Amino acid sequence: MNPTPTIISFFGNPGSGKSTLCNSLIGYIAFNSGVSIGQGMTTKSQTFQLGSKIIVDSPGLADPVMRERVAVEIETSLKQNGDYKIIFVVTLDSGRVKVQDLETLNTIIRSIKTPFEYGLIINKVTPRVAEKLKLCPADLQACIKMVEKMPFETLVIKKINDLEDQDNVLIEDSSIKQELLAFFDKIPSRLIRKEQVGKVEVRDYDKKVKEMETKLTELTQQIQRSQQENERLMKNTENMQNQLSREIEVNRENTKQHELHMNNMKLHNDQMMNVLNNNLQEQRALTQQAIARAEEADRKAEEARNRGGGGGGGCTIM
Ligand SMILES: Nc1nc2c(ncn2[C@@H]2O[C@H](COP(=O)(O)OP(=O)(O)OP(=O)(O)O)[C@@H](O)[C@H]2O)c(=O)[nH]1
Ligand SMILES: [Mg+2]
Repeated sequence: MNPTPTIISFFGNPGSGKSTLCNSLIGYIAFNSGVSIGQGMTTKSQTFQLGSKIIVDSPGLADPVMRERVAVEIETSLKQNGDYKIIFVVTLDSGRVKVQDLETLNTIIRSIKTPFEYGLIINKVTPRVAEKLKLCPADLQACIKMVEKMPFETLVIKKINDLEDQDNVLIEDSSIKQELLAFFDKIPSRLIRKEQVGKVEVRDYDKKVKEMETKLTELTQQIQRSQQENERLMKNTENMQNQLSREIEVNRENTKQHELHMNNMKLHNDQMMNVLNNNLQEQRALTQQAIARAEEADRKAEEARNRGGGGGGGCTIM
Protein backbone atom coordinates (compact mmCIF):
# COMPACT_ATOMS: atom_id res chain seq x y z
CA MET A 1 0.00 0.00 0.00
CA ASN A 2 1.34 3.44 -0.93
CA PRO A 3 1.73 5.75 2.08
CA THR A 4 -0.46 8.86 1.92
CA PRO A 5 1.66 11.59 0.33
CA THR A 6 2.11 14.97 2.01
CA ILE A 7 1.03 17.60 -0.47
CA ILE A 8 2.06 21.21 0.11
CA SER A 9 -0.42 23.17 -2.01
CA PHE A 10 0.09 26.85 -2.78
CA PHE A 11 -2.98 28.90 -3.70
CA GLY A 12 -3.34 32.59 -4.44
CA ASN A 13 -3.96 35.07 -7.18
CA PRO A 14 -1.66 35.82 -10.13
CA GLY A 15 1.54 37.61 -9.22
CA SER A 16 1.29 36.97 -5.46
CA GLY A 17 4.59 35.08 -5.59
CA LYS A 18 3.47 31.43 -5.31
CA SER A 19 5.85 30.01 -7.93
CA THR A 20 8.79 31.97 -6.47
CA LEU A 21 7.98 30.59 -3.00
CA CYS A 22 7.64 27.02 -4.36
CA ASN A 23 10.96 27.30 -6.22
CA SER A 24 12.68 28.72 -3.13
CA LEU A 25 11.34 25.81 -1.07
CA ILE A 26 12.56 23.32 -3.69
CA GLY A 27 15.92 25.07 -4.09
CA TYR A 28 15.89 25.65 -7.85
CA ILE A 29 13.59 26.81 -10.64
CA ALA A 30 11.09 23.96 -10.93
CA PHE A 31 8.19 26.20 -12.00
CA ASN A 32 8.22 29.25 -14.22
CA SER A 33 7.79 32.47 -12.31
CA GLY A 34 7.73 36.05 -13.43
CA VAL A 35 5.66 38.86 -14.82
CA SER A 36 2.97 37.94 -17.27
CA ILE A 37 1.02 40.80 -18.79
CA GLY A 38 -2.71 40.22 -19.07
CA GLN A 39 -2.96 36.80 -17.42
CA GLY A 40 -1.29 34.66 -14.77
CA MET A 41 2.16 33.23 -15.46
CA THR A 42 1.14 29.83 -14.11
CA THR A 43 -1.84 28.65 -16.10
CA LYS A 44 -2.01 25.04 -14.93
CA SER A 45 -1.51 23.28 -11.60
CA GLN A 46 2.02 21.90 -11.52
CA THR A 47 3.57 19.42 -9.13
CA PHE A 48 7.11 18.65 -8.02
CA GLN A 49 8.26 15.71 -5.90
CA LEU A 50 10.52 16.99 -3.12
CA GLY A 51 11.67 13.98 -1.09
CA SER A 52 8.54 12.51 0.45
CA LYS A 53 6.55 15.66 -0.25
CA ILE A 54 4.73 16.89 -3.31
CA ILE A 55 4.78 20.63 -3.96
CA VAL A 56 1.79 21.95 -5.89
CA ASP A 57 1.87 25.35 -7.57
CA SER A 58 -1.53 26.58 -8.78
CA PRO A 59 -2.77 29.33 -11.05
CA GLY A 60 -4.87 32.15 -9.54
CA LEU A 61 -8.64 32.57 -9.78
CA ALA A 62 -8.64 36.33 -10.27
CA ASP A 63 -8.14 36.12 -14.05
CA PRO A 64 -11.72 36.21 -15.48
CA VAL A 65 -10.71 34.56 -18.79
CA MET A 66 -9.13 31.51 -17.18
CA ARG A 67 -11.29 31.42 -14.05
CA GLU A 68 -13.61 28.47 -14.89
CA ARG A 69 -10.71 26.34 -16.09
CA VAL A 70 -8.48 27.30 -13.15
CA ALA A 71 -11.33 26.38 -10.76
CA VAL A 72 -11.37 22.86 -12.25
CA GLU A 73 -7.54 22.68 -12.00
CA ILE A 74 -7.67 23.61 -8.31
CA GLU A 75 -10.51 21.15 -7.61
CA THR A 76 -8.54 18.36 -9.28
CA SER A 77 -5.37 19.24 -7.37
CA LEU A 78 -7.33 18.97 -4.10
CA LYS A 79 -8.74 15.54 -5.01
CA GLN A 80 -5.48 13.58 -4.73
CA ASN A 81 -6.36 11.81 -1.40
CA GLY A 82 -3.32 13.31 0.29
CA ASP A 83 -2.23 14.79 3.58
CA TYR A 84 -2.55 18.43 2.58
CA LYS A 85 -0.66 21.40 3.94
CA ILE A 86 -2.56 24.30 2.44
CA ILE A 87 -0.78 27.61 1.97
CA PHE A 88 -2.56 30.73 0.72
CA VAL A 89 -0.42 33.55 -0.63
CA VAL A 90 -1.86 37.08 -0.69
CA THR A 91 -0.47 40.56 -1.23
CA LEU A 92 -1.47 43.94 0.14
CA ASP A 93 -2.79 47.04 -1.54
CA SER A 94 -2.03 50.15 0.56
CA GLY A 95 -1.68 47.98 3.64
CA ARG A 96 -4.90 46.00 3.02
CA VAL A 97 -5.31 42.44 1.76
CA LYS A 98 -6.76 42.64 -1.74
CA VAL A 99 -10.46 41.82 -1.80
CA GLN A 100 -9.95 39.49 -4.79
CA ASP A 101 -7.39 37.55 -2.76
CA LEU A 102 -9.89 37.20 0.08
CA GLU A 103 -12.58 35.92 -2.30
CA THR A 104 -10.13 33.42 -3.80
CA LEU A 105 -9.41 32.12 -0.30
CA ASN A 106 -13.14 31.86 0.47
CA THR A 107 -13.90 30.09 -2.82
CA ILE A 108 -11.27 27.42 -2.16
CA ILE A 109 -12.11 27.13 1.56
CA ARG A 110 -15.81 26.57 0.67
CA SER A 111 -14.91 23.70 -1.65
CA ILE A 112 -13.16 21.68 1.10
CA LYS A 113 -15.89 19.87 3.04
CA THR A 114 -13.75 18.48 5.85
CA PRO A 115 -11.91 20.19 8.77
CA PHE A 116 -8.47 21.44 7.74
CA GLU A 117 -5.92 24.09 8.65
CA TYR A 118 -4.09 26.49 6.40
CA GLY A 119 -1.18 28.89 6.56
CA LEU A 120 -1.47 32.43 5.24
CA ILE A 121 1.53 34.16 3.68
CA ILE A 122 1.22 37.91 3.26
CA ASN A 123 3.85 38.40 0.60
CA LYS A 124 5.81 41.32 -0.87
CA VAL A 125 5.01 43.66 2.03
CA THR A 126 6.83 47.00 1.89
CA PRO A 127 9.09 47.65 4.93
CA ARG A 128 6.94 50.62 5.98
CA VAL A 129 3.70 48.61 5.92
CA ALA A 130 5.44 45.66 7.64
CA GLU A 131 6.45 48.02 10.45
CA LYS A 132 2.89 49.42 10.68
CA LEU A 133 1.41 45.91 10.77
CA LYS A 134 3.71 45.05 13.64
CA LEU A 135 2.58 48.14 15.56
CA CYS A 136 -1.10 47.97 14.66
CA PRO A 137 -2.22 44.55 13.38
CA ALA A 138 -5.92 45.54 13.77
CA ASP A 139 -6.32 46.61 10.12
CA LEU A 140 -4.94 43.31 8.91
CA GLN A 141 -7.14 41.42 11.34
CA ALA A 142 -10.16 43.27 9.92
CA CYS A 143 -9.33 42.02 6.42
CA ILE A 144 -8.64 38.48 7.59
CA LYS A 145 -11.99 38.45 9.39
CA MET A 146 -13.62 38.63 5.95
CA VAL A 147 -12.26 35.14 5.27
CA GLU A 148 -14.66 32.35 6.20
CA LYS A 149 -11.97 30.40 8.06
CA MET A 150 -9.13 31.95 10.07
CA PRO A 151 -5.56 30.88 9.23
CA PHE A 152 -3.72 28.51 11.56
CA GLU A 153 -0.63 30.70 11.23
CA THR A 154 0.17 33.91 9.35
CA LEU A 155 3.58 34.90 8.00
CA VAL A 156 4.39 38.40 6.77
CA ILE A 157 7.26 38.45 4.24
CA LYS A 158 8.87 41.74 3.33
CA LYS A 159 9.19 42.75 -0.31
CA ILE A 160 12.55 41.66 -1.72
CA ASN A 161 13.79 44.31 -4.15
CA ASP A 162 16.04 41.85 -6.04
CA LEU A 163 12.97 39.82 -7.06
CA GLU A 164 10.89 42.73 -8.35
CA ASP A 165 9.50 41.94 -11.84
CA GLN A 166 12.16 39.26 -12.37
CA ASP A 167 11.64 35.96 -14.17
CA ASN A 168 12.66 32.69 -12.53
CA VAL A 169 14.52 33.94 -9.48
CA LEU A 170 14.88 32.42 -6.04
CA ILE A 171 14.75 33.92 -2.55
CA GLU A 172 18.43 33.94 -1.53
CA ASP A 173 18.04 35.58 1.91
CA SER A 174 18.78 32.73 4.33
CA SER A 175 16.85 34.25 7.23
CA ILE A 176 13.67 34.47 5.09
CA LYS A 177 14.24 30.89 3.91
CA GLN A 178 14.60 29.73 7.53
CA GLU A 179 11.41 31.58 8.47
CA LEU A 180 9.57 29.98 5.56
CA LEU A 181 10.72 26.46 6.46
CA ALA A 182 9.73 26.96 10.11
CA PHE A 183 6.35 28.27 8.93
CA PHE A 184 5.70 25.27 6.64
CA ASP A 185 6.66 22.93 9.51
CA LYS A 186 4.13 24.56 11.81
CA ILE A 187 1.14 24.12 9.51
CA PRO A 188 -0.57 20.80 10.34
CA SER A 189 -1.26 18.48 7.43
CA ARG A 190 -4.78 17.07 7.11
CA LEU A 191 -6.03 14.13 5.10
CA ILE A 192 -8.44 15.36 2.46
CA ARG A 193 -10.28 12.64 0.54
CA LYS A 194 -11.43 13.05 -3.01
CA GLU A 195 -15.09 12.83 -1.98
CA GLN A 196 -14.58 15.60 0.60
CA VAL A 197 -13.83 18.18 -2.09
CA GLY A 198 -16.73 19.96 -3.77
CA LYS A 199 -16.86 22.17 -6.81
CA VAL A 200 -14.65 25.26 -6.71
CA GLU A 201 -17.59 27.56 -7.45
CA VAL A 202 -16.62 30.73 -9.30
CA ARG A 203 -19.96 31.66 -10.93
CA ASP A 204 -20.56 34.68 -8.62
CA TYR A 205 -16.87 35.48 -8.05
CA ASP A 206 -17.03 39.11 -9.28
CA LYS A 207 -20.35 39.79 -7.51
CA LYS A 208 -18.94 38.44 -4.24
CA VAL A 209 -15.80 40.56 -4.66
CA LYS A 210 -18.00 43.68 -4.97
CA GLU A 211 -20.09 42.69 -1.91
CA MET A 212 -16.91 42.08 0.06
CA GLU A 213 -15.52 45.47 -0.96
CA THR A 214 -18.63 47.17 0.48
CA LYS A 215 -18.47 45.08 3.66
CA LEU A 216 -14.76 45.74 4.07
CA THR A 217 -15.24 49.50 3.71
CA GLU A 218 -17.95 49.38 6.41
CA LEU A 219 -15.78 47.22 8.65
CA THR A 220 -12.77 49.51 8.20
CA GLN A 221 -14.90 52.55 9.08
CA GLN A 222 -16.21 50.70 12.15
CA ILE A 223 -12.66 49.84 13.19
CA GLN A 224 -11.52 53.42 12.69
CA ARG A 225 -14.43 54.65 14.83
CA SER A 226 -13.67 52.17 17.59
CA GLN A 227 -9.96 53.05 17.38
CA GLN A 228 -10.87 56.74 17.83
CA GLU A 229 -13.13 55.83 20.76
CA ASN A 230 -10.33 53.73 22.26
CA GLU A 231 -7.89 56.61 21.87
CA ARG A 232 -10.39 58.95 23.57
CA LEU A 233 -10.85 56.48 26.45
CA MET A 234 -7.08 56.01 26.73
CA LYS A 235 -6.63 59.80 26.92
CA ASN A 236 -9.31 60.02 29.63
CA THR A 237 -7.71 57.21 31.60
CA GLU A 238 -4.32 58.89 31.26
CA ASN A 239 -5.76 62.20 32.50
CA MET A 240 -7.41 60.46 35.44
CA GLN A 241 -4.17 58.68 36.27
CA ASN A 242 -2.28 61.98 36.17
CA GLN A 243 -4.89 63.63 38.41
CA LEU A 244 -4.71 60.69 40.81
CA SER A 245 -0.90 60.85 40.87
CA ARG A 246 -1.08 64.55 41.69
CA GLU A 247 -3.56 63.91 44.51
CA ILE A 248 -1.40 61.11 45.89
CA GLU A 249 1.57 63.48 45.85
CA VAL A 250 -0.39 66.18 47.71
CA ASN A 251 -1.63 63.62 50.26
CA ARG A 252 1.90 62.34 50.72
CA GLU A 253 3.14 65.88 51.38
CA ASN A 254 0.25 66.53 53.82
CA THR A 255 0.99 63.30 55.69
CA LYS A 256 4.66 64.31 55.93
CA GLN A 257 3.74 67.72 57.35
CA HIS A 258 1.29 66.11 59.77
CA GLU A 259 3.93 63.64 60.98
CA LEU A 260 6.38 66.49 61.47
CA HIS A 261 3.80 68.42 63.45
CA MET A 262 2.98 65.34 65.59
CA ASN A 263 6.68 64.80 66.31
CA ASN A 264 7.06 68.42 67.42
CA MET A 265 3.99 68.09 69.64
CA LYS A 266 5.40 64.94 71.22
CA LEU A 267 8.73 66.64 71.84
CA HIS A 268 6.97 69.59 73.43
CA ASN A 269 4.81 67.29 75.59
CA ASP A 270 7.88 65.34 76.73
CA GLN A 271 9.58 68.57 77.76
CA MET A 272 6.46 69.70 79.66
CA MET A 273 6.27 66.35 81.43
CA ASN A 274 9.90 66.67 82.50
CA VAL A 275 9.29 70.15 83.93
CA LEU A 276 6.18 68.91 85.77
CA ASN A 277 8.03 65.91 87.18
CA ASN A 278 10.88 68.14 88.38
CA ASN A 279 8.38 70.51 90.01
CA LEU A 280 6.63 67.61 91.67
CA GLN A 281 9.91 66.28 93.06
CA GLU A 282 10.79 69.74 94.39
CA GLN A 283 7.35 70.07 95.99
CA ARG A 284 7.69 66.64 97.55
CA ALA A 285 11.13 67.57 98.98
CA LEU A 286 9.80 70.87 100.36
CA THR A 287 6.82 69.11 101.94
CA GLN A 288 9.12 66.55 103.57
CA GLN A 289 11.33 69.33 104.87
CA ALA A 290 8.25 71.15 106.29
CA ILE A 291 7.01 67.95 107.94
CA ALA A 292 10.48 67.38 109.42
CA ARG A 293 10.57 70.96 110.75
CA ALA A 294 7.05 70.63 112.25
CA GLU A 295 8.00 67.34 113.90
CA GLU A 296 11.13 68.97 115.28
CA ALA A 297 9.06 71.89 116.68
CA ASP A 298 6.57 69.44 118.23
CA ARG A 299 9.37 67.49 119.75
CA LYS A 300 10.92 70.64 121.19
CA ALA A 301 7.58 71.85 122.59
CA GLU A 302 7.05 68.44 124.22
CA GLU A 303 10.45 68.65 125.80
CA ALA A 304 9.71 72.16 127.09
CA ARG A 305 6.41 70.99 128.53
CA ASN A 306 8.09 68.07 130.22
CA ARG A 307 10.73 70.31 131.72
CA GLY A 308 8.13 72.83 133.11
CA GLY A 309 6.06 70.10 134.90
CA GLY A 310 8.92 68.21 136.83
CA GLY A 311 11.05 71.02 138.53
CA GLY A 312 8.15 73.40 139.80
CA GLY A 313 6.73 74.35 143.43
CA GLY A 314 5.01 71.06 144.17
CA CYS A 315 1.47 72.44 143.90
CA THR A 316 -1.12 69.71 143.54
CA ILE A 317 -4.61 70.77 142.55
CA MET A 318 -7.30 68.36 143.76
N1 LIG B 1 9.72 42.57 -5.00
C1 LIG B 1 9.36 41.30 -4.87
N2 LIG B 1 8.99 40.62 -5.96
C2 LIG B 1 8.65 39.34 -5.81
C3 LIG B 1 8.64 38.68 -4.56
N3 LIG B 1 8.25 37.40 -4.75
C4 LIG B 1 8.02 37.30 -6.08
N4 LIG B 1 8.26 38.44 -6.72
C5 LIG B 1 8.15 38.72 -8.16
O1 LIG B 1 6.76 38.75 -8.48
C6 LIG B 1 6.58 38.28 -9.77
C7 LIG B 1 5.50 37.18 -9.75
O2 LIG B 1 5.98 36.11 -9.01
P1 LIG B 1 5.45 34.62 -9.24
O3 LIG B 1 6.15 33.77 -8.23
O4 LIG B 1 5.55 34.24 -10.66
O5 LIG B 1 3.94 34.81 -8.84
P2 LIG B 1 2.77 33.73 -8.96
O6 LIG B 1 1.91 33.88 -7.76
O7 LIG B 1 3.31 32.41 -9.22
O8 LIG B 1 1.99 34.30 -10.20
P3 LIG B 1 1.05 33.48 -11.27
O9 LIG B 1 1.83 32.33 -11.71
O10 LIG B 1 0.83 34.48 -12.33
O11 LIG B 1 -0.19 33.11 -10.53
C8 LIG B 1 7.92 37.80 -10.25
O12 LIG B 1 8.51 38.76 -11.07
C9 LIG B 1 8.73 37.62 -8.97
O13 LIG B 1 10.11 37.81 -9.21
C10 LIG B 1 9.05 39.45 -3.43
O14 LIG B 1 9.07 38.96 -2.29
N5 LIG B 1 9.40 40.72 -3.64
MG1 LIG C 1 3.01 31.05 -10.71
